[in-house]
Amino acid sequence: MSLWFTEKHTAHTGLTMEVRKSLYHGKSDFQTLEILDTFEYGKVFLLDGVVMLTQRDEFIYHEMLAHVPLLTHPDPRKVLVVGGGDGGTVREVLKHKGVEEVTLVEIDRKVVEVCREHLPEVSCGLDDNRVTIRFEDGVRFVDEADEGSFDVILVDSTDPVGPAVALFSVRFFEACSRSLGKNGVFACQSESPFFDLPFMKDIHGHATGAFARARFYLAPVTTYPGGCWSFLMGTRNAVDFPLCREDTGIPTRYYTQQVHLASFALPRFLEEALRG
Ligand code: AG3
Repeated sequence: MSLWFTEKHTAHTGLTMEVRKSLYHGKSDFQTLEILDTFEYGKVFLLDGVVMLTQRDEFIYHEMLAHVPLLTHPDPRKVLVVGGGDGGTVREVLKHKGVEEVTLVEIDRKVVEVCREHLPEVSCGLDDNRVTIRFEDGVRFVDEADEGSFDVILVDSTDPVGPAVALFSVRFFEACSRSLGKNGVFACQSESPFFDLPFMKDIHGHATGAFARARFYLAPVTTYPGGCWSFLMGTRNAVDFPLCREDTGIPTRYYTQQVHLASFALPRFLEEALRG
């Protein structure tokens, strides 16, 4: 008997993979957590049945969410990661030798516990002594943060349903902008250009209102809806990016300087939607 997992991307389409074994299934106060072992993608981490990461392609998403903003900022030392309790984004941030402090604000303690146990190669950075983990609401944390307290803020959230909606609001973007220092850079994951274009238009408007500059960049994430994924970057000051500081000391598998610069090139349908 074969067992298949499907994440429905719309009522009529989805992503499906054959499962070797279910390794974990549990509930927290916030969501259902699952770890599956699959034939093609290795271990897959799901929240409420939605793919958060797979062992095979998580490097692309995490490298692009971390290195593009960190190499846009001239000298990032203090980094805030909102969400991302699996640790993948933190692992990439820690590759930057100049980073002194990483604060991870994750609402669900169970995400960290389960990923520590089942995905050590993703969560490994969480034990680094530069990292402080706080289990609380990211919106409240940023609201209460001192002005100018971070160089880079990265939002590694779930899809904009339920509580995650607040992480894409003008109010939250404004609070992030205020918490950023001079030269501060913000980036969040921002869904699928193919399936979530209206959402992307909305949040582009929010970011344009809150940051001096805001632009999307793209990367392929084979297990997310549509396969092509977007990220939204905003800056505290009016700097024109793509900007890419050279740093050869960072080991990556997807990110390169050329990939960084090219990721800001948007397909015509997306450019037109944002203009229109
Ligand atoms: N961040 C989740 C991105 C959204 C994926 N959406 C989907 N599969 N429908 C993931 C956390 C990885 N650190």
